[in-house]
Amino acid sequence: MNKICNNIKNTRQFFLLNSRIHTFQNKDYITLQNTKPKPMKMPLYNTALLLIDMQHDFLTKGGFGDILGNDVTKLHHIIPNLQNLLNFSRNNGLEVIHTIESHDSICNTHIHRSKLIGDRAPPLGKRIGDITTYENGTKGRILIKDYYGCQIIPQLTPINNEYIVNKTGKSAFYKTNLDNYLKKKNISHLIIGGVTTEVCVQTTSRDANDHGYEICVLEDGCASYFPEYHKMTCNMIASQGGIVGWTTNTSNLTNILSRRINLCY
Ligand code: C5J
Repeated sequence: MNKICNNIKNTRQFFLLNSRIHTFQNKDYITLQNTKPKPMKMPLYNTALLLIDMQHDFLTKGGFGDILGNDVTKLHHIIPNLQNLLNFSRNNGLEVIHTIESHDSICNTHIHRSKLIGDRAPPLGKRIGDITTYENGTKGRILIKDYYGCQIIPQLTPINNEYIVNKTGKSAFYKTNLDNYLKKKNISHLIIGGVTTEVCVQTTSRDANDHGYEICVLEDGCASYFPEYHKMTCNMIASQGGIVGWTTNTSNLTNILSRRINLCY
């Protein structure tokens, strides 16, 4: 173990809270035991935490999700879980990536015009680009880039060098630079959290799998306005021997990762 820790060739440096430097070696694996459908091997050096659309428009009263008639509080239980995992990832040097659904101000980027103006469009006043007032009194335009609704909630605000993917589709890979970025960083495994489980989390997870990534979806780090959809999505991902990937809980990850890191003290 010491040999691994001392070998800094091909390693990413991990600065722990106590300022001691920890290094994971390229291809340094842990095996997560409490993942479904079976234990998952995870190369720490090549793993990123991907947080999907934790922005006001889906989580805050007055935002898109709320004005469409959904109860946004049904998503809030995942916030402390993701905060823990995010802090843990930051403290240990895991790559962190955030996505935001956002469209340009004339909504030219939106791929499904029918959702804006066609048969599937919500009533006027509730459409992408319409003006809304959020619970703290801030006015903004729904899902339009740089407005309040496209800001990540303060508990999970990106810091420093964390990569932010602005996406117009439900998949974080659709018309974005995410795949290139992950390849450049040698990331092969993704831990995925965010909202909503059956829409952007599921679409991104399936697309990640099709792009060749191994994925682990966080059962207590994703949520839906429809809890039954959340459960079914997690079940589907891990079904048939992990047809799309694995699922687990945030505490399983932080527990096993901290044990693994402590081995290298
Ligand atoms: C939705 C998302 N639900 N982030 N977006 O439209 O899941």
